[in-house]
Parts: sequence; structure tokens; C-alpha cells
Amino acid sequence: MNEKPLSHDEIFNQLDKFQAMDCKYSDGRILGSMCTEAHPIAKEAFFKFIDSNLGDPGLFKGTKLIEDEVLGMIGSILSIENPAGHMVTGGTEANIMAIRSARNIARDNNGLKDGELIVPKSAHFSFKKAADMLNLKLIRVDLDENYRINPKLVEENITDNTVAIVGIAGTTELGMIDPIEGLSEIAVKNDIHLHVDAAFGGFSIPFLIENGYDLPRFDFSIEGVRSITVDPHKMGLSPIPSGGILFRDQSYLDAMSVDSPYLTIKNQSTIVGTRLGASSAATYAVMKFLGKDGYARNAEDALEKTHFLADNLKRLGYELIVEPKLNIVAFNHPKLETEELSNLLEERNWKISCSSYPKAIRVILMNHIKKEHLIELIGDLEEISKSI
Ligand code: 0PR
Repeated sequence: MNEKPLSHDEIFNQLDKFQAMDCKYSDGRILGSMCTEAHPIAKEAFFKFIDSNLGDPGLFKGTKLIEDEVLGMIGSILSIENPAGHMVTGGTEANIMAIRSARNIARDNNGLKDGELIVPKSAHFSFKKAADMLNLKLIRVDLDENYRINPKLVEENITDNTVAIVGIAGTTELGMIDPIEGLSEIAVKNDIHLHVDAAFGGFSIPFLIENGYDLPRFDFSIEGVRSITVDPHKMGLSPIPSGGILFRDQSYLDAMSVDSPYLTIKNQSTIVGTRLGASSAATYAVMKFLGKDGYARNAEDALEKTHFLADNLKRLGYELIVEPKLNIVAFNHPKLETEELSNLLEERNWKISCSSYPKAIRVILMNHIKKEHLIELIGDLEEISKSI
């Protein structure tokens, strides 16, 4: 560390050099990110609340009210009036909280020791972390031909040790929506916690359904759903870190609360102690600013770009893994290994992400990818295809 203080300009010159090495969303080259540039009003609100700490909410009563309002607004799009929950750092923390609550309830009510967690093969790796941290055996269930979990296989895997079943509304790799109603029937019959990971789809599916799109429901209107993850820092256009975890009622938070004697509240259920108020303020601002109409438009624009890309890929002879349901397109070229195609695109300066199951190039049509970027991408894909 430097002995003598540096000036503001010196410091920012240094920081600028680092920042120049980063990819920029606005270049339209980042094809595999679920995060995007936050909405300007969300950034403004974020900085306004940069010092507020929801870890000690008695000191930041107004910010705590903002968090509650945000949860209420998210609840209103997920068919629940008074959800319990928290704004957290993202989908990982939200998923860990949901599974921790389910595990604690199974442990406290049934004396459970060797818990098991059932997830679809398509589940995000955050559930591996949850299983590891919570000492649960992870049971990964096979998918159907449309890459969704098969509720029958889930039922076959239930044992006395099952603490929770997970369904996904917008899978990380392909954007598929699991049959949550089917999972709910099984969860209710067996009295098991059903958690829905809507980290990606939570800020698009409800608005698309309301606008007449034929997509399955996944929310609290389904009896067995006890908790839902929704990430404002993905399709919600809020800055990183903004995640959300909603539970059906307060008992799920109580199941994992610990005493926090010297704080202004006497117990705490979040994993993180000191935590941002800024994320809640930012999410509040962008949700109010866009309203349901704004989010519906955002989701529909993303789908429109998705179909534009998918149609052109087919025209050029590329093969889609599956017809997109949300704004993710996964594809291969019939004559190239995924890795070869990925390298050819990387050579042309595209920032590529590949899915693992099945192997494919995966493009997430977030806000920062505009039609003009897609036209350029399609041009490169056409050249590649002609050169083989
Ligand atoms: N659940 C689902 C369905 C997800 O897709 C993700 C992340 C998570 C949970 C975990 O969320 P956090 O990362 O907020 O904890 N999905 C993306 C992924 O891992 C995140 C991402 C975002 C990856 C931007 C790359 C990137 O550039 O693929």
C-alpha cells in the first residue's frame, strides 16, 4: 500500500485503466450474461442509499420500509399479498436461504439427520453450494425431451429424508419452465417444501402471461409452492447485487432466525449480516418507474429479439436445441463441435457462453443486445457456415 495519500485524479486515472480492461454491456458483445446494464433510475437510487445498512434495520427504518414495499410489489406479481422474505445479494443467497429454511423445518419437526434435496438436472450450481453448506445429499433428476423436470421421476426419488424439491422457472442454460403444478401435487401429497427458482424468469414470465403468452404458472397461486427466488439484478434491471427471496409466511424465516442481541432487532434470518439498503432502494425505483407495462414491454422486446435470432439461425442451417420459451437461444452447427463454433465466434470478438447439458452455444437476449448487434452476429454466423 502507498505511504503517502494519492490525489483524486491519480486514483481515478488508475481505476480508469482497470475499467478499460472490462467488457462493456453497451458493446453488445456479451452474449451469455443474465445481468445487464441497470436502469439509470435504479443507479441513482442505489447511490442515494449507498450507506444504509439493512443489517441493523432499526437505524434505517425508512430503508426497511422500502425493502418491505419491494417484497410487496414482487409478491403482487407472484400472487401473494403478504409475503415474508428479504432482498438479498442474488439468486445464490436466495436459494440457500430457501433450502436452509426447509432443512431446519424438517430437522426441527421430524428430527431429520441425513437430508436430501431433489433438483432437476438443469438446476443452477447454487444448489450444489446449498447442499454442501447444509449437509444435504443432492439428488439430480433427469429431464424430459424439452429439458424440463419430470415430476414422475421426482416422486420416485422421494424418501423420508427429502427436505425439499426444487423447480425452475427459467433455467439457466435454456430458459425452460418446469411443470410447477405437477411438482406441487407431489409436494403437497408428501408434505415437502417446494421451492421455485425464478431468479431469471421472475421478472418476465408473470408479465408475459398477463399479456396472453401461453406459459405455465409457477407462483404462490399454486398450493405447494412455499418459496420463490426472484432476481431484480437479472430481468428486473436493478444493479448487482439485487436478489429476492419470498416465503409464503413468516414461519419460514423464523425457522432460521438467530439471536442478534446488540442490534436494533433481536433476531436475524438472513445469511448476510451487514447488508445493502441500496439494492432495495434501486429495485423500488426501477419497479415504480417501469410499472407492469414497462416490464411487459421489456420481456416482449427480449422475446422478439429471441425469435429474430432463432429464425435466422434456422435459415442458415444451425440447429436449435429446443424452441425458446424465454429469451435464451441455444444452438449448434451440424458440422461443428460446440467448442469449435465457440472458438470461431470468440475469434470474431463475441463473448460466448456454452451450455453444458446439452452442449451448445447459448445466447441470452438481454437488454444490452440490440437488433444491430444481432444482425452483426448473424452475418458472422453466415460467414462461418459458408466457410465449412
Ligand atoms: N438461479 C438461476 C436460475 C440462475 O440462472 C442463477 C444465475 C442463479 C440462480 C444464481 O444467481 P446469482 O448469480 O445472482 O447468485 N445465473 C447466471 C449463471 O450463472 C448468472 C450469470 C450472470 C452468469 C451474468 C454470467 C453472467 O455474465 O449463468
